Amino acid sequence: MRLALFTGFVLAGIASFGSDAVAQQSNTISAEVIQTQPVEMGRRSPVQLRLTNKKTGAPITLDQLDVVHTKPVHLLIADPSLEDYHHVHPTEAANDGDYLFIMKPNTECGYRVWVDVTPTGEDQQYATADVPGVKDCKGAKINKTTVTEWEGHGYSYKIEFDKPLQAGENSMAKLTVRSENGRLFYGLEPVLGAYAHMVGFYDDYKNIAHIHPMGDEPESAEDRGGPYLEFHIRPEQAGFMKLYAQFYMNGRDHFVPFAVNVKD
Ligand SMILES: [Cu+2]
Repeated sequence: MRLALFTGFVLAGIASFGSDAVAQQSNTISAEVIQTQPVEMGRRSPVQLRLTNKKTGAPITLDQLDVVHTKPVHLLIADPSLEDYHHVHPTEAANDGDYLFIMKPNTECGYRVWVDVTPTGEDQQYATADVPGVKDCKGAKINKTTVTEWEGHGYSYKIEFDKPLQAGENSMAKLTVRSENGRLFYGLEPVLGAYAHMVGFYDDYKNIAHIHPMGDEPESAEDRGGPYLEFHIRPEQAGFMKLYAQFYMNGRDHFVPFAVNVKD
């Protein structure tokens, strides 16, 4: 039954082509980290973020932002080597336009935050800000080995493309999830209004692509997805891309670090 659903949602996906494809538009929002205290490896470190209108400097409050995938503000966070990815959601601080979040870094490095927001009436956009660490680490070497299969925490994952990723071209990615014994896994739990999320970080440490699965989304917390998931990807530029997939099962997030190359 799940397999039948899967073929159904490939078609549904093509109909909605482009809605989740990310164009690097001109941003209207600026982000700034307003603290000097570095985040600390292995510790839950608080970070304060300020969002302002780029032109007027006015604070950006939650009522100016659309809720997308259950949240008005998504923070996609990576260190310069792209090995440590975090996906968190901030809360509003007392001061208008100020936000707070907690991150627990796995490195001593500074981090970059891509603030993923959709101002009402505008396109989705990403504002960036840097979080200070004990070390800066900018320019750190990025391991550019391709990774299309990965195993961890009792699950294995595979990503396949209908054709090689190419800048400016549409591709479909298919993910397969298996459990410990190699059996196809049907138990993906909803996370942020989907069964999986993917985000691609380019090796320029600037541009990212945030990609969502095509097809049926969970309607209740009891719904389950997998073992196959389809994504629409239209990379805006060529180069190496670290492609993190995020799943939720057994009460915790699972992050899978795929890595691919996008052709010119
Ligand atoms: Cu998010």
